[in-house]
Amino acid sequence: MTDEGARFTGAIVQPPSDSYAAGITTAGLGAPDLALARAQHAEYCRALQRLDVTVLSLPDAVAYPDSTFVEDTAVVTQHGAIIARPGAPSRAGEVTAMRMVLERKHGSVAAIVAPGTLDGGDICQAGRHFFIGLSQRTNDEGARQLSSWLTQSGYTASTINIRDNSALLHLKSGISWLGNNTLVVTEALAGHPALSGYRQIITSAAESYAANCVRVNDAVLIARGSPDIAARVAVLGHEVVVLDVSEFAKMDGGLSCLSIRVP
Ligand code: CIR
Repeated sequence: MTDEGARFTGAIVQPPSDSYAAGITTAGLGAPDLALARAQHAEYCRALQRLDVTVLSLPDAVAYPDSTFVEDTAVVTQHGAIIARPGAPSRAGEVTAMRMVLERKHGSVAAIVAPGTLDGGDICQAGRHFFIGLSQRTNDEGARQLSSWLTQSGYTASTINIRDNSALLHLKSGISWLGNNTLVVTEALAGHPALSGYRQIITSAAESYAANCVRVNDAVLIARGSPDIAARVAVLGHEVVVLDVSEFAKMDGGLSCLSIRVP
């Protein structure tokens, strides 16, 4: 098992725009405070920079309230990039800005095409293997296209169906890979047969939001308010970086959604 998918030199982000509060949400946590969201986003960027990651910030996009959740617009691996096709119609146009950035870096990039839909938040890289969530956003055809693209680069891929799990918007709302054969998972996903070969750090119900954490180089970013998960990750020898993303939780987002990490 390699640490591929855990080491990054760059990250692409996009700050919340003036329209941020008009994005899609089911959280029921109230309206986000835009100034605080911007401050939390800036702190997130600073944390990545402290971990030797060069942060490229796209201009904010008022036409796309959910565009700060850039992770959903593409999948980037050591072998290239593929543009996603977000399953929420209001988010479809977000890919244009991401395509321009990725084409500058990679030349031509692949893309998920109709009738496929796929959100990057459903894609969890675990070394040379990718778990692809089948969700309300990612359909079977989107998963099939991504799987075929990954296979051409020598990766393996398998699907995990989360459509019956109303607590999970995306697969990575409930699972994160820490490297060294280790996953953080929610209780609901812990028993999934696809995950049986992995060491699992299982979140309690109170800390299920922390299942969306992000390994970045020698550190793991963890959402504030999950001391048990933070302690269990620290025991593995990782630096733990606790970040407050309360204003992103209000819009159904989390730590991973806020960036596309680039190897
Ligand atoms: C949405 O519903 O699309 C946004 N409000 C939240 C997207 C979160 N993205 C992610 O988990 N990768």
